[in-house]
Amino acid sequence: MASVDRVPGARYRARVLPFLLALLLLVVAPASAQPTAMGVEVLASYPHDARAFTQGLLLHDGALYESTGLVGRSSLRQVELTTGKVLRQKDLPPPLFGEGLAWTTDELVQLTWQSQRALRWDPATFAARGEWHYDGEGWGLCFDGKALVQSDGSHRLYFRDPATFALLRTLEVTENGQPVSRLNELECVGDTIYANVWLTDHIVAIAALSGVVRGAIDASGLLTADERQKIGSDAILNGIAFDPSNNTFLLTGKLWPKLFRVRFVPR
Ligand SMILES: [Ca+2]
Repeated sequence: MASVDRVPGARYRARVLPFLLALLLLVVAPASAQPTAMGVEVLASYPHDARAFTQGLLLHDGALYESTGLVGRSSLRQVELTTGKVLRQKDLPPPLFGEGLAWTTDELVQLTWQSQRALRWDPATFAARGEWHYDGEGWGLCFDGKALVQSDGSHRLYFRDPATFALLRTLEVTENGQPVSRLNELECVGDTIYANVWLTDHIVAIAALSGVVRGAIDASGLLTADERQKIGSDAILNGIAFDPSNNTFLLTGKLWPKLFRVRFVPR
């Protein structure tokens, strides 16, 4: 059953103005400045498959897609947002461990953690379209309209040709001049790349050209202490999807029983 959406009905300005303000703060901050401290405002929560070890999350034309990990439990899924029901699922055979997921111009691309295989899927049928090889580990993935952006758990992001997966450029991510390591799940929004930082409830908003962190988002407190305790140490935030229809973000995590619709707000 769908949970209650607390977004007020037709209050367009109330929804959009905080987003624009947050965006403005990100854009005007000089390179040397500290990132803007931000928090999350929860607008709604929805059920999420608590067996899904979420590694990638994206929304395309209102449809939610998810990549899950763990060997033997990895999959590509289309999920009904408001119910968490899995509408379609393609399982990845061992030893594959699903990771980041992105929608390029006409296909879904899914990373694998240590198998060095980027799997290409037909979005309409989930039929395999082949794959690319890459060196190193696969963590997060997003598509910025021109290039695929990949993380590997370091402080670097790798921009790749969506037609060949060839490496185009590498970007070093810094906050206050220091490298930000453990970049994980990604979401490309305009010229900003959002990344959640592995093992934390921290999301960084990265300027895609410079690699400078403009916004530091504290997303802690989405799950209750009880919910976290039930899941254990794997209960980390790992899933960011942008909804361009109302400028909100969808957040979830590994084995989380809920998925949240939030807005990033200055604090
Ligand atoms: Ca994402």
